[in-house]
Amino acid sequence: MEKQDLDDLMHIAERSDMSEEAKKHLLMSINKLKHTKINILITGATGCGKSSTINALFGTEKAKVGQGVNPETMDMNKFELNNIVLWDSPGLGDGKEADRRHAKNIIDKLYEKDSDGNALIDLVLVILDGGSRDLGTSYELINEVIIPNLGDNKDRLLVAINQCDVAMKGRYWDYENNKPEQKLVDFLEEKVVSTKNRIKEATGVNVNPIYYSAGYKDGDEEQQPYNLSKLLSFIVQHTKPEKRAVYIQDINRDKKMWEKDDEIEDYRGQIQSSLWESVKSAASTGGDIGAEIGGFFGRGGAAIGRVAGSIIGGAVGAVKSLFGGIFG
Ligand SMILES: Nc1nc2c(ncn2[C@@H]2O[C@H](COP(=O)(O)OP(=O)(O)O)[C@@H](O)[C@H]2O)c(=O)[nH]1
Ligand SMILES: [Mg+2]
Repeated sequence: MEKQDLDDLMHIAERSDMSEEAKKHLLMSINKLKHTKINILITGATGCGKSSTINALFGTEKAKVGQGVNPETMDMNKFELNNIVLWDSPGLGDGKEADRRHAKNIIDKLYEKDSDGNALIDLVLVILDGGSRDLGTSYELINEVIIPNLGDNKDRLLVAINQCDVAMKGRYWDYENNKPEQKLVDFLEEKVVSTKNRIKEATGVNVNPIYYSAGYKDGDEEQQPYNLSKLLSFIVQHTKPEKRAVYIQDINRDKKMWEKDDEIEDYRGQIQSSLWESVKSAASTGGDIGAEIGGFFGRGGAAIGRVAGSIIGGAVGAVKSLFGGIFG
C-alpha cells in the first residue's frame, strides 16, 4: 500500500496558493513534527500480547511474538520506528529476582528525562491478559510500581485488556464476524469495571481500561484485531495534543487492522480528527498567517482528507467522517 504521511502534507502545502510566508511557517511546523519523537513504555505480564500489540498498531514485525525478552538488553527491548520509540518491558510474574529487575527498569524509565528536561516517556501502556483469571500481579504492577512513580501527570497511564477473544476460553467469540457475542461483552465489561475499581481503591487514581484483541498469526491461520482502532484512539487522546500528529508517520497501513470495533464511537474518525487538529495546532500562529493557514486546512480539505483517509482504513465513510470532524 502507498505510504502517505507528513511528507505528503508538505507537498500539498507547497503546491497550495498560500503566501510564501504562511507556506514557510506551515512547512517549518510540519518539519518539526517530522523530527519529534514519542516514547511509549509498553508493559504487562509475559504472554499478555505486548509484541502482538506493537506489531498490530505499527505494522512492524520487529517485535517477536511468543518470545521472552532479549537477555542482552537487560530485559527491556527498544524498538525505534520512524518517530515512535517503543520500550517493551515484562511486567511482574516472572519470579522474585526477575520481578525486582523489571520493576527497577520500569521505574528508572519513568523518571528518565529527555534533552529538554521533560519526562522521556510520553505514555505508559499496561496490557492485561484478558484470558487470565488471576490479574493480581498486574494490579501490583499498576498500583505499586507504575502509579506511585508516574508523577503528577496520571494521564500518561493507559490500561488495556488484550485477548478479549479468548477471555472465556474462546467461547462466545463470533469467529465469522470477528466480534464478541453478548455474553462475552458482558463478561468483558465486568472485567473493565473490576479493573477500574481495583486501581481506584488502591491508589485513588481513575483509569478507564478498554478491551481489545491484537489478533494473531499462526502459520496459515490468521485472526484480525478487534478494537485496535479504539486502542489507538485512546493512545492518541492520552498523548499531548502538539505531539499527536507524529503518529501519522508510524501507524500500520494495513487497513484490515482497523476494521473491526465495537462501534460505540467512530474511532477512526476520532483518530483522523485528532491527528489533523494536531498538525493544525502545531502550525497555528497569531495574525494573518494564522488565518491563512487555518484557511488552507479549510480549503485543502479534499486533498488533506485523502492523505488522512489513506492512513487508517480510508474507506469513503471514514474520509467523510473526517470532513465532518474537522471541516464540518
Ligand atoms: N487469541 C489471541 N491470541 C493472542 C492475542 N494477542 C496475543 N496473542 C498470542 O499470545 C501469545 C503471546 O503473545 P506475545 O505478543 O508474544 O506476548 P508478550 O510476551 O507480551 O510480548 C502469542 O501466541 C500470541 O499469538 C489476541 O488478542 N488473541
Ligand atoms: Mg514480547
